[in-house]
Amino acid sequence: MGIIRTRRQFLTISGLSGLNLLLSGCGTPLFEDIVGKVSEPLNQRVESLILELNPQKLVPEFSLSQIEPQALIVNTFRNTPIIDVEKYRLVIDGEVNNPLLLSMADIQNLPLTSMIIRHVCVEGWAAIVQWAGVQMREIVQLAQPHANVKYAYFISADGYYSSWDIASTVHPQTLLAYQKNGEKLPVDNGAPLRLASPVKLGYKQSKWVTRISLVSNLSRHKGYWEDQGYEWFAGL
Ligand SMILES: Nc1nc2c(c(=O)[nH]1)N[C@H]1C(S)=C(S)[C@@H](COP(=O)(O)O)O[C@H]1N2
Ligand SMILES: [Mo]
Repeated sequence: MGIIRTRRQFLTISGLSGLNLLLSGCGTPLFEDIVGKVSEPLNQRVESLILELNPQKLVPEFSLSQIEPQALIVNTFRNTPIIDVEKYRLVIDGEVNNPLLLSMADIQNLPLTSMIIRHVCVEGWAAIVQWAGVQMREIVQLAQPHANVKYAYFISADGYYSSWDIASTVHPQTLLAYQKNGEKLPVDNGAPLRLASPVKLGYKQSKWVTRISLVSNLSRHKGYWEDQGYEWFAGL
């Protein structure tokens, strides 16, 4: 996995200026407020996963020459949603101290991580793809989940939804991707933002993600395919 630290820290002034917190409608927080929140101790279980106190196994990656640009088949249960990237905001909420509302500019100010992995669809095809974007763990860390958080819900603009266990969510190779094979992520593949991870099957890799809810319990609805009998964990 190649971690390209475009900007070492999220809390650069440019990253901060576009950052809006949803917290109690109190307007733009002061720099100190955010720094204070980010440096608070995290939920210990999630923290130990993120800090690799219990190191999570890295899935071996492929080389640039192994990328299969034609093999990734667009697989969309409905229509491709129309998203205005300027107005687009990613909501991170649920049982967290620090709900977030992030623009694509905010997200692109976070460290860029790139990986070459195999995407596996249960319908019988697979593709080696390079994805680049922000690690989900960065987002989880910023949101400051409560100690009892065990799951993440991913809600998409096309009505799709899925839920993940928190360990897979903060796995170092679970990305919110906005690039595919070195280029801007195509709309059909989930632009502006989609999940990409070598630890889960294709139907867990939500495209057009607009909302991530960190929660302690799953509801009756676990995912679009999961609710129709597909396995929930869907690990690779
Ligand atoms: N929002 C949304 N995400 C989705 C889907 C979908 O229909 N809607 N299909 C899933 C399935 S089954 C697969 S295999 C992959 C396909 O990703 P691709 O279309 O970029 O190849 O997206 C997953 N994520
Ligand atoms: Mo799939």
